[in-house]
Amino acid sequence: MNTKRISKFLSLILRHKPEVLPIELDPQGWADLDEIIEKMQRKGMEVDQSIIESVVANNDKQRFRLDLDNRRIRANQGHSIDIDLALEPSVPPKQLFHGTATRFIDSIMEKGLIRGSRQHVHLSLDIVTATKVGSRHGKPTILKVDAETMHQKGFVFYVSENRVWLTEHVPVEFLSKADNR
Ligand code: HQG
Repeated sequence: MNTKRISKFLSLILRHKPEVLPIELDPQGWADLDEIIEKMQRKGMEVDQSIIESVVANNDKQRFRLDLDNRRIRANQGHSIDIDLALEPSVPPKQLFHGTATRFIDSIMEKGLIRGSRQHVHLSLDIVTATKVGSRHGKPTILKVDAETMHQKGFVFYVSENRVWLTEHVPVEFLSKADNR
């Protein structure tokens, strides 16, 4: 099983559908790694502790995290199931970016950025990253988020272990178009 497929399967069970394995997540999203490995093997997937450790360590977006003794694993962000990552509110940089598909812009300029099925709206630190995120959905458009003003007005921001900025909702007044580069 190649590492991309393992990563996609881990995203599925740790962020969206633990019931497909099935595996139990604790309230902070942690799952027992031995149990995951055993159940994946039973489904015929070729994984073991060292393969999972290398998927976690080498993952392009650092999507997963192992706990200190490598017994448990969780996704750093991106959940659609109700997980409390227990992140502390953080002061955001002046600006953040959100890459989206151009066809969503009219709706976004009406309702602001909404979290949809995920637990948070996901924001990127830079335009290059936001462009990659937006391109997943089609022709990308990059929006600039006035995070500084939002923060001053009491909106709460979090930053995940893998440096994705998270917030509940971005109203239209804090959005403007950024140059796509
Ligand atoms: C859009 C990936 C219409 C939003 C990435 C996005 C990220 C609206 C789509 C993470 C809207 C939801 C999340 C509105 C927002 N009207 N469309 N009012 N408000 N949208 O995949 O941010 O590879 O749930 O712009 O790197 O694209 O999975 O969110 O286009 O960090 O690790 O609704 O997923 O990480 O799409 O991506 P998504 P996202 P991974």
